[in-house]
Amino acid sequence: MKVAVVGATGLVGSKMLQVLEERNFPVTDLIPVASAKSVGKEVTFKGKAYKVVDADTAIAMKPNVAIFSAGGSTSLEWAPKFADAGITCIDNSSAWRMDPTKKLVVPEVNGNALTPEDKIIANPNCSTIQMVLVLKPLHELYNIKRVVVSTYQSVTGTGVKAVTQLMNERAGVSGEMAYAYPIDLNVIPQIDVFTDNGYTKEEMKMVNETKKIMGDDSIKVTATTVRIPVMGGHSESVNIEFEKEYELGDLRKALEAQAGVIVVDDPSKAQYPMPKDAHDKDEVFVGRIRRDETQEKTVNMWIVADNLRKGAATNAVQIAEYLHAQKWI
Ligand code: 2RA
Repeated sequence: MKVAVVGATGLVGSKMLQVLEERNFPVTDLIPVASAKSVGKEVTFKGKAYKVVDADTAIAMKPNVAIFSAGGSTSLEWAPKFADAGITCIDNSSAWRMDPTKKLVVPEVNGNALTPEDKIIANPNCSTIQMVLVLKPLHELYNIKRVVVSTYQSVTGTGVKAVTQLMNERAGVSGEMAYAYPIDLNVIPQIDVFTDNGYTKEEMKMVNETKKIMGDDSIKVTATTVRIPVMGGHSESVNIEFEKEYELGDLRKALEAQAGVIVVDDPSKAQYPMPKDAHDKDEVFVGRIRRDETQEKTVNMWIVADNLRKGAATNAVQIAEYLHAQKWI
């Protein structure tokens, strides 16, 4: 299978290569694609060096699938050109996520919505992916009414520049800033730009993408998204109100049975998910599962995942795996 990775030299792009290799996706030819300034550079995949090419060259090489992680404007311009050439695109940007003609997919949640006709498939936002994987089995059992989520997001979600800012601040050296404020020893309650309703784009992604992936517009979500000086993954404090009453043991069992979810929850041993443990793992970790004692039919929990893996690269590669299993690519 010929696989193009558009944005192969970025933080998520490099993670895509790593995940494709680790999961043994049947790549016969890798086509790393990047902007003009990176063309000619080399990336290594399975011990072999591949030269970075531009997007036109990549289309002419006729890959079976192209995984995009080069930002919204690149996706808007190039994904349709790849798709017109018959190449299935899996896009990690926000460009197509809320387009009603495009599927927004977390394979364990709504992979069965995909068809061979889907030529541009959207990969959801990292903070949404890890939450919906946990919401899915609970919605099936208890019908979710409302979700209140606060996030604690890794600087890796912003990209290399933010990681460098954090490292520079730790080392006490000055350098380019990814954020308007210092991030070390700080917390920034703004991810992406503000929209007219006072919420940020990241917060509205959690609201709108959750409804689309779960296929249920009645689920109310309210979010506060926050950047913290952490690297390994995103964490979320989530309060979920159901239509139906639940039993805590059954709810736990449903989470334990959910593919892609690992329950880490033993207060007696101080065991709960943390980004340093989720780092470089493909699963979503959930713990601190407890009844909300202030409101009936409501539960609190803590959800952690590596935002560059299940939140981006792993989910995209899992979509490719699904398409390959169906023999659609
Ligand atoms: C972030 N959600 O963490 C973004 C990345 N897609 O900033």
